[in-house]
Amino acid sequence: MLKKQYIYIYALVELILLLLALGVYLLFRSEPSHESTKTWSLVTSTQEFIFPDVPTPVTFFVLTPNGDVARHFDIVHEKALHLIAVRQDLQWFEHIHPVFNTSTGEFSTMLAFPTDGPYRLFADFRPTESDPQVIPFDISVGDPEKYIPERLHDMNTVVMVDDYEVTLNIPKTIYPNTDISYSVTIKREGKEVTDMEPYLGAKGHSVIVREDTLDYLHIHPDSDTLSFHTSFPSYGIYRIFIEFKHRGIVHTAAFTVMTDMHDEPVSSSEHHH
Ligand SMILES: [Cu+2]
Repeated sequence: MLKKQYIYIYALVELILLLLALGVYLLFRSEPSHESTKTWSLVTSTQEFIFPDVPTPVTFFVLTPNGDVARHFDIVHEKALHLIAVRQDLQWFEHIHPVFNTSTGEFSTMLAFPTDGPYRLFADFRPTESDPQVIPFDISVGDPEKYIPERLHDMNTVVMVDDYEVTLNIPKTIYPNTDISYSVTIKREGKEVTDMEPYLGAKGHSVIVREDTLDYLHIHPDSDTLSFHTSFPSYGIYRIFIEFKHRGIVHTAAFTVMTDMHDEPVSSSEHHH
């Protein structure tokens, strides 16, 4: 009888020791990995269930590499932070500027996601005295079962946006890891539109997102024109979004391009324009 009780006590003590050891192990194991992730990050809060097509609050804080709430941002293209939202299939795009609360450090905006499905948002900003940052985060809208992704065309360089016919001028062959320029020609009722209005301090803005991985590419607009330059990092399909403002309204044209499987040949006699 007594022996049986001892066995129980031993088993209990052993279990407690084991749990303690596990606790100590987890505590020390997580410490170094926490120390090594010295990057800018973001904490977001959205409501638990987001209905499609209903304006929904999206709020977040940017955290410094030390984990403090970031409060100082350089103004880039007239704003402290640019928020780009896409549906996972890159058929929907939105560019917004959340309101920044300078005393709490909170960014907040309202967003209406058009359909059920997965969305990726990119916070694009430059903290004061630091390098430019892009922090992606995901938001799931509605019922994931109801999501029907639309396939992208392999190549799509002429699109109709509202009343505008927008043509993307880009080399026929796009080699990965090679600097390229691209621009757009915009026509309305058959006539080229040249009186574009400045939007966020430039003639146009462009964002590129890779299909599948949803990698976000940094684009540099050439001053005062509708042309841009970048370099595509790898073989794949990319969605190029270009925003322009005409007669007080901002329009977004979305194109699809595919990069070549191979890097640019070193000795090429062919030149692309
Ligand atoms: Cu912006």
